[in-house]
Amino acid sequence: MAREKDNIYAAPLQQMVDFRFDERVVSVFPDMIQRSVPGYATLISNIGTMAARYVQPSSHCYDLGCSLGAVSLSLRHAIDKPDCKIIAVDNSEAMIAKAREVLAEDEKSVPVELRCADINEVSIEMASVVVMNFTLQFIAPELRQALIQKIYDGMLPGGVLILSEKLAFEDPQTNQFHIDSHHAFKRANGYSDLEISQKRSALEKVLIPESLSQHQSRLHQAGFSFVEKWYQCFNFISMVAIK
Ligand code: GEK
Repeated sequence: MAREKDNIYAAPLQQMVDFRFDERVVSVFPDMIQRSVPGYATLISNIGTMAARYVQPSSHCYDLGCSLGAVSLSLRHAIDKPDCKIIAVDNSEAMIAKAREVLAEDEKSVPVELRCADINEVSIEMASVVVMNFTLQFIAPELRQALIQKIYDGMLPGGVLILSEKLAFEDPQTNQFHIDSHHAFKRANGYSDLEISQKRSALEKVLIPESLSQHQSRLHQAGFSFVEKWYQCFNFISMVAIK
């Protein structure tokens, strides 16, 4: 896929509007996520590698908040069990339309069902793998426990939930260290201070990060027997939770 450069926040904006996953974002999304999430490519490939260890025959794999389907593609190339289906969900029509094009260019035969829907309203059934790669952070905090519970209830014993999130840290100095490190990462990737600060304002009410202990206790409360952080770069982490 040719990468169009993200310069959405490059010029000063008269009025700040909340961030939305619209057509403009879709057209630059691969560039945006690559230059904004430290280790994005490492996460995507290792999600496939990990999923391959937990996927069960005749089960479903979910990619919740699939955007352009990067996780679905990684799963599709890693899954080697018969009769599996990937269900990829996003509530942005623009994302789903583009994901459909991206997946059509891939020759692997594991079926991927794309659904334009709110993940709070999608049923989870016979799941051996569920991935939320930077999606839960966009869900209203009061809905998060019910969503995690629904996922747990729809999973097969031995199934894995892979949950990647931007974190907030309880200790202010630690929090500031990670925010500053992330901003330095973005600067090193060509974003200006203006772009970084305008994007931060646009995301303020939309992306609500929580602490690692909040995530861990929610996962344990839902019933997951094993919860482990397997990846961290600055304030970006990924966890596994096994039923
Ligand atoms: C990747 N996982 O490339 N229901 C469905 N989708 C939602 C909802 C919702 N309620 N809220 C937000 N989304 C991807 C990256 S991006 C992360 C995920 C980021 C969708 C939203 O439309 C967007 O496509 C995705 O969640 C979050 O690995 O951009 O920081």
